[in-house]
Amino acid sequence: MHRADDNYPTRVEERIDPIQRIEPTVWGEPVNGPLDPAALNSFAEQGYLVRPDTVGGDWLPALRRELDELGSNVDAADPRVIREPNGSPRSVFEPHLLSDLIAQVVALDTVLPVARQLLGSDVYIHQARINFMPGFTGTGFYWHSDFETWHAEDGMPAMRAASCSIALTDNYSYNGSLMVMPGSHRTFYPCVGATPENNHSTSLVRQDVGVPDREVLTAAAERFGINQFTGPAGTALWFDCNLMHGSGSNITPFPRSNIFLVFNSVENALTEPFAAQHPRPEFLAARRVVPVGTSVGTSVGSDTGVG
Ligand code: 6CS
Ligand code: FE
Repeated sequence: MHRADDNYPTRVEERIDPIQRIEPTVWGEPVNGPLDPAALNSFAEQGYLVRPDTVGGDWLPALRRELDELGSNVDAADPRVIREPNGSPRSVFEPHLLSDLIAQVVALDTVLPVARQLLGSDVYIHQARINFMPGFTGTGFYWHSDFETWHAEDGMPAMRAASCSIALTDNYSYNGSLMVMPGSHRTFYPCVGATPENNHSTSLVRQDVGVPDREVLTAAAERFGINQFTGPAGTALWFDCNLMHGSGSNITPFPRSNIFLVFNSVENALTEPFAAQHPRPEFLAARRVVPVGTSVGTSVGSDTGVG
């Protein structure tokens, strides 16, 4: 049974047809922020946007040190640290609450105003994480739409969220960088299979439910094609919550790490999950709507936090 207010049924018993997106992709106007009409149009059409120099080169050494520290110093029992089967850290959630420096990144002039402009409102952090993909052993993520999970398991009602993935290492075509299906964000692909109890204890390393089947992915890839994100450290990839994306493993010696920030509109607060028994923990899906405060400029060490 699916909720009457559910525009995007998923985790269904049998495959159903793809659903056309209802919401716009871009909610703000050119006057609302730093993105010009061409950039806004491109995001609306493609579902993603690449923004070089989102963090300046002067930030990168300090941010990389911060990541190393978070990866090695966060308490082994802290549920916010997700590990690979071999024990190495894969993701640390809520880094903006663990690190002042990362909190400052959220509020940068190159970050927060973009989120507000894309979503046409004040925004809050739905989920934040740092991802480590070490050389040789880093593993990827299978194809998925983030919105599918956030809707099913977190009760996000509408497609009014966007992710900002800031590269802290150079992203090449060959070190596990993100692949996207441009334009796929306008179609919702319902997924087959109920959400298992406590799904998030495994899905953050390997996602098994909430992924389209191979036939559906083949048709989507034929229709939209696949683009691969590449760019130097400091580049941000902004992408819509419903864009189909995934990544391969990293068998190169070159690590790939990033700061991953999900902004949601304050007008799109979470409800009860649409297709799961229980909501996920706060560190994966914030239920407290705390609008991100004012901008702190672009220099390292400015002391204004996120409010
Ligand atoms: O669970 C999440 O919120 C995110 N992680 C995965 C592996 N899939 C959905 C979403 O991107
Ligand atoms: Fe994702």
